[in-house]
This record gives sequence, structure tokens and C-alpha cells, in this order.
Amino acid sequence: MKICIVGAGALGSLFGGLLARAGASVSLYNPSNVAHVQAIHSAGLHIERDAESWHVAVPATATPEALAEADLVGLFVKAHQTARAMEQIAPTLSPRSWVLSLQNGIGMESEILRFVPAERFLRGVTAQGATLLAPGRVRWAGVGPTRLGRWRGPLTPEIEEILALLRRAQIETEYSEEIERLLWEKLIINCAINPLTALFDQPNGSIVHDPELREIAGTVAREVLRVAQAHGVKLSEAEAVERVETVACKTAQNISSMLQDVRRGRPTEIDYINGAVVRGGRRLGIATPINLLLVKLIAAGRMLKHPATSPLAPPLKREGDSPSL
Ligand code: KPL
Repeated sequence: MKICIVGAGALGSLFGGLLARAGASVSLYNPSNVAHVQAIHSAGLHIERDAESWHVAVPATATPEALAEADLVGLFVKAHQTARAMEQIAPTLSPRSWVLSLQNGIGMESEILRFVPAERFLRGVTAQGATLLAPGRVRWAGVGPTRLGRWRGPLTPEIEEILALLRRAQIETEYSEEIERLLWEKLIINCAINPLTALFDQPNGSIVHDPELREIAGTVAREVLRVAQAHGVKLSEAEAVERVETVACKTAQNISSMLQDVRRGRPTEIDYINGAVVRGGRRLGIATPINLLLVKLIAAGRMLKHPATSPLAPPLKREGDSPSL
């Protein structure tokens, strides 16, 4: 099976590297980090975990024309880069290709489904953690389950083969019939941790160590839960808050992906995280004022820091005006 990892940053490179280490035919694609691609091209990919390290020879490219047809595309780009990435890799897709998205957030699926039939689309969440240490060097920062399911249709032998491949690569993987529920459960965590750590420039642990942030995170989690319940989530309020706090404790030293984006002056995934909750709440008639406020605060922060260089940041609009919400 030929695998193409699209968006080979930290997590994508980790997945691609582990699959290649297990003998799979993998190529990495990252058009926005040319230094990383060049380092892998000339000296291979280095994966480090605690005292262990592995060196994996794996082809890497920054140009989509260099990609061959893939049986499985692993999509790891940021949520807002999905449409562009799918357009770029469209020529590598055949009617038999599978696309697996383990991206954060909710809402980019419609962009993927413009290019892939729902029957060939796998969506999932992962608790694996990875950090890009330097070009060509990735730290395997956390080990946890990956859960994925088919967007439409039952489990098939072909999907079993993909699951076996991931497991052979030491990526603990489970199949789920309830992928929408899993996406919303993960969304509760991202909605509570990502924007607060990004706004206050704090590591994830601040969500439990600072009493004010802890209270706000709890309020966010409870608000998201009301929308998530309509998508199959069965957690109680206390369980939802506990999940957020457990992840914040376990990843206390981590810099959330949203804070990393803010620090680098890049657009964030806020529209696909808290923004997805605001959109979902509007559809269901559930008020989500705290999540809307977080979306606006992140957008305002970006506008204030990068007034001239942020064409992607939408101007602040009155509620109801924004097409993205
Ligand atoms: O998924 C994450 C992220 O940073 O996007 C968490 C779970 C918050 C870990 O940092």
C-alpha cells in the first residue's frame, strides 16, 4: 500500500516515519516547511522518544507534482489549510484511494468530501503527541490511542488492512462506529484548552493550576457539552470538565497547537474549534456566548498583532455577519 502523508509537520512526520520504519511505502509532503523537507531528503527523518531514537529513510517533497498516486492519504494539515491541500493532491487520488484525516477540529470534512467519496473517507482522533525539534527531527512526545471510523459504510477488509498497518507501526489504533461522538468529545478538550492557553500565553497546565482559568475552562467545557450532546456525546458536565482537566494535567508542559500558531504569527484553527461549536449551537438553537467570545478574542488578538499581514483574519463583525460562523 502506497501512503502519502500530507502536511508532514510534527505529527504527520511521526506517523509517516513510524509507518516507514515498519516497512510501509511512505512519502512525506509538506509545501510550507522546505527546510524540514530538505533535511529529511538529505539525511532522513530522526524520531526521538525518551532515551531511544530512530533514523528512518523516507522520501519527502515540497512540490505536489513529485507525488505519486497513493492508496492511502494521511491528512495532517491545519484545518484551515484543508481545501488548498486537497486541491494540490487531487491528481494523486484514484477512485480506490482512502483519505484518513486525524486533524483537530470539526468542519473541514466538507472540503475533503469535494474530492473523496464518503465511502473512501476515514476520520479519526489521535492522542499521539509530537514536537518538531529541528528540521528533520521529531520528538515522539506522547503515546495514546488513535481512533478512526469510516465516514459512510461498514468496516471492510481493506480498512482492517489499514488498521493492521498502523498497529504494526506501533500506533495503537481502534476502529469506531461512533466517530462523530469521538470528534465532539475531543472538541470539548480543544475548546477549553487551546484558546485560553493561546490568549494568556500559558502552557496547558495553567488550565488546572490557575484557579481563574480553571473556572473559565470549566464554563467553556459545559457550554460545548450542550451542543456536543446533540452529536452523541453522553458525558455528564462533571465528566466533561474532568476530561479537560485530565488532559491539561497530562500535557501540563505542552504548548497547545493554538498557542504555537499565535507565537509564530500564523492563522489559528479557532474557526474549526470554538467556531464549530458556535455554528453547531446556532443550528440547534443553543446559545454559545462564551465560545463566540473566545473566537472573537483570538481574531482580535491576531488583528492587533498583525494588522497589515493578516489577510486571512476576518475583520471583526457583528454577530450573525460572519460567513465563517
Ligand atoms: O490537541 C491539543 C492541541 O494542542 O491542539 C491538546 C490536547 C490541547 C494538547 O496540547
